[in-house]
Amino acid sequence: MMQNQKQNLKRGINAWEPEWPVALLSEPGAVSIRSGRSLRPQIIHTSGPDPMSQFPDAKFMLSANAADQFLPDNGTEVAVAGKSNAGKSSAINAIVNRRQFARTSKTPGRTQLVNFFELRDGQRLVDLPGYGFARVSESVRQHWGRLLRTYFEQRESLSGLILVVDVRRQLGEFDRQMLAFAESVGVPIHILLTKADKLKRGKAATALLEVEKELGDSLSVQLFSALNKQGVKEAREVLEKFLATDR
Ligand SMILES: Nc1nc2c(ncn2[C@@H]2O[C@H](COP(=O)(O)OP(=O)(O)OP(=O)(O)O)[C@@H](O)[C@H]2O)c(=O)[nH]1
Ligand SMILES: [Mg+2]
Repeated sequence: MMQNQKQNLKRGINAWEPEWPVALLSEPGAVSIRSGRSLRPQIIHTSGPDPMSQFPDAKFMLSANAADQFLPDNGTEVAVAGKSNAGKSSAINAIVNRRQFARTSKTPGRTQLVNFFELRDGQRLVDLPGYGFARVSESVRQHWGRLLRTYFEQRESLSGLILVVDVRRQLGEFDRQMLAFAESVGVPIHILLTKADKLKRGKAATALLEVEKELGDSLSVQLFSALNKQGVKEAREVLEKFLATDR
């Protein structure tokens, strides 16, 4: 076991998430996915077309449990990642302006599959499985880890990463790994510090400053709330910018 993995274990961090950039560079064979059970893509029912939305024809396409179920890799695609229960699905719903478009839940680990949404022809949004969720089996954890790694490594249409972080928490170890990983494959990153409604304005502003200071100019950060819609306009602008950029 590598030293940093040992340290991660000591700190109580789930072991399934390897140091992705390193793992990717050093294990070319590790990306082939063999899912233990073969699951069919899951169909989730979402609300119908909404003419008031910036994405009136947005629709859920499919949930993939294996790389061979991913939608064709053309056009542009923006991925939404973050710790389990951080608020990814809620953020997607707020940005797309559709209730329960991406399914949300009070139970962490709700989104256990790679969920593809078509926003417009050739423009997609992807709700990635949340990481850092403790109450799943080791084999499921490892499967998610490999699935995410495969997604990041192979997805040529990936044009941006939106990382969702609870504003009340620091960036976690795996958030950092995700950032490093996206950077290493040249994907631009935008961070949503979400649930900003849970903090007083001053505290939220301080949290924003701290993350900005830590991360510097290479990526953008904003406060966000799916509840009171703070920052939704800004997030939409970034999403549109990413979607318009072919990597
Ligand atoms: N107050 C507040 N609660 C939020 C906000 N965004 C999400 N939540 C709540 O946080 C919980 C998790 O939200 P989800 O959007 O399902 O989180 P997720 O990251 O998609 O979770 P997984 O798919 O399980 O990884 C739910 O109870 C949401 O109602 C927000 O901006 N403000
Ligand atoms: Mg979710």
